[in-house]
Amino acid sequence: MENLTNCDEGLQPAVCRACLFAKGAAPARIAGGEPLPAGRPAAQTRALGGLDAQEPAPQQLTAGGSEVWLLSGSAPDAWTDCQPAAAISGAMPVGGLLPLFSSPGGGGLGGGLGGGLGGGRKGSGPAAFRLTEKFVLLLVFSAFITLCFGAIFFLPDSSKLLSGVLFHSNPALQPPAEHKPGLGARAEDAAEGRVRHREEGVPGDPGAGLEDNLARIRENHERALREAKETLQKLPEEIQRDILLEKEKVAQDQLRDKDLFGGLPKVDFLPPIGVENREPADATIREKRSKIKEMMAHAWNNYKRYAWGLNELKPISKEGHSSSLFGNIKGATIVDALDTLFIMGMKTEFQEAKSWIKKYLDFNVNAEVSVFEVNIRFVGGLLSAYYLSGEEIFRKKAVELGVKLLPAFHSPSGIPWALLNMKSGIGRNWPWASGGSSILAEFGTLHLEFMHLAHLSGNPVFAEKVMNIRTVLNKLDKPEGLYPNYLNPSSGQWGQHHVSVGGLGDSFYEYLLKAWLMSDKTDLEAKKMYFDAVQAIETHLIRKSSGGLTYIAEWKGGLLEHKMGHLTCFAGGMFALGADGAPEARAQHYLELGAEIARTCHESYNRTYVKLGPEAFRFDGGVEAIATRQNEKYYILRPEVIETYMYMWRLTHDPKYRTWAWEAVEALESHCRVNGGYSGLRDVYIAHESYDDVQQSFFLAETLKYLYLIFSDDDLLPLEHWIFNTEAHPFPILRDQKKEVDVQEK
Ligand code: DMJ
Repeated sequence: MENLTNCDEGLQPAVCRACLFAKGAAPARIAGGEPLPAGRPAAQTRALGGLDAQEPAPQQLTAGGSEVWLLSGSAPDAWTDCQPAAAISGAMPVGGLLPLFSSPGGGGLGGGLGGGLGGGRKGSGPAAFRLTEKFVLLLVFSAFITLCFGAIFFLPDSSKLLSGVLFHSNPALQPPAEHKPGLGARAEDAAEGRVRHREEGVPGDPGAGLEDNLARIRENHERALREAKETLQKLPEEIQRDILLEKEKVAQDQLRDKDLFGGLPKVDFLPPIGVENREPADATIREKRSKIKEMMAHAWNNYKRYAWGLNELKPISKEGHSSSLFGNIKGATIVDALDTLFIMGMKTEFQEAKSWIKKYLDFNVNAEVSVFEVNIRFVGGLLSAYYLSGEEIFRKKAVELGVKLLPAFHSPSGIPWALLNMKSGIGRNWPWASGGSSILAEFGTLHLEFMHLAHLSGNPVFAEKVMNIRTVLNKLDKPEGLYPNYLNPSSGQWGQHHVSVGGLGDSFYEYLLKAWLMSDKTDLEAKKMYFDAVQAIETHLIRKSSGGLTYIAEWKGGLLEHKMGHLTCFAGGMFALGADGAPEARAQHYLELGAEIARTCHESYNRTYVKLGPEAFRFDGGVEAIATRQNEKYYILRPEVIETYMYMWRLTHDPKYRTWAWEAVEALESHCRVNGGYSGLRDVYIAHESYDDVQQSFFLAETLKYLYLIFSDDDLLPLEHWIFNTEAHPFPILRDQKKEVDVQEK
């Protein structure tokens, strides 16, 4: 037994099992669980890896060794360590495989054969058989051996046995790690691992694992070949898109699986510039500004009282209002209002909002949302709140939501879908949009937010997504240099040739200009796209009425519709803001163009009964700046006209803009303020109330914020440092680190 000592002590269980197997221990299994003959000398029983094995005393067996040795040859060194001398010298313990023949107790068939062939048999000797008997026995024995080999090689299950014998101790061929729940694995994973293991084979059955491994390797190779072939057939743009998708998937997986808070890279939070909020020196202005703060408090407190946690307030019904734009994400007013509360110094309210966001803001909803609306209000609101306050919760939530929006880009062209199911990640477009197209103003109004998401998450996938939109746009021919409102995300081609600087087109142009400004004027491609687009707009869309009002018409396949939307009124501020980047000779022109649009929009307000403007106004049929259709006469607390006043005030300091802004404040107080907050109006041309009973979240985010800024000093959120997204959420200019330090020091 001393030769087995190494086997007992020094070898790995697997190797040891091979030793036992080769030396005759395994028969317990091979013989179908038959107990081994009792009373054998020097035999011992032990349990190993669930396999009870008997070790016979070493014997000098000489027959059939080579084949069997081959079978057990996976660990020759180990075997050598525990071989009896006779076995090492070339003898193979055939009896190891066939206990019947190796029973040392004598009397049996094995004893006879072993003795006969090897000459060392105890008990009845070879002489006990006659020649014919020996011959018959030899025949039977050969038939038996043939049968065994046949079984090993050809029966389906025996291949496991074979591989078990052949490869058992090769660690490289052990089942892959993913099937073995390791330390720290989650309980569910461990359970899953066990289940899978059970399905795939007997635990500890290495043959099954090996087969699986080989099958997997084969499968992987075949897949790799298939993919390589497919890739070779693809266009470069398709390959590019696939790479983006793959990167995004990886990013998503990483971000989803990690604790996002801990998972986000460290970002040095730079104290925001221009949030000191000094009181204006002029007492009248101070008073006006505090009136606007009071309006904000009225809107907020009523929302809090009647609709807390819901998206918006119904100020007449005094209950919550839910728009399908947000699916069942909640708290639109809270997130949209955050930065306005902050800059107005409404600290308690800001803290209330923050606590709600921490506890309840949840994006894991099974509902379809508008990607554009969720981006500009929720992502935008959270980003601004982070940049103003430095509170990590806002960064975390913004990135979390950004990740949830990424599947919207899963379209053949990479142009995002308008609507996205937040749970399934399935996108689609508005059913009314020209032939399944995406909308220019929607997919073109992601850039600022996504650039900041890339910055704050350290993940370039966000930037790549929006830069790809630009790549697609730049490859397309533009009719007369204009951008149609519709683009099909599947074909990557324009839909109907309708062009608008108002609804469906508006903030696409705004974001080109602001992308350039927000990049610290380094994004020259955006600048060029903006100025080229504005030039085409001036040539084809901008007109002057006979009464001298400049307006921006809509273009439908070459024909002009002489209508301007309330939404289009933001363009006055945009033209003025862009003057800075125009060639010197044109700068004044753009400032004047901004002023003209501001005047026209002011006229649209002034020509109503309530002194707030309609949704759209026309310059045909003998009217100017007046809505002629009933369904265009409403006002829903929109900000665009006041937004343009704000830019014009900041850029020109012409007092008329403060005057016009104050007119709007008075009109809001007279016609939209109700006990329960502020309501939109169904008709701005009539004297009696026509409330629509909705306090839009953008009233707090934009309308009141722009009003407040008009009556603040310019050093509150200075335009050299902040870019307002299209929902009036301020984002800092993204400067390189060194420049940022210089700016901060100044
Ligand atoms: C806001 O949500 C944004 O300003 C958007 O760009 C257009 N519409 C509303 C306000 O009118």
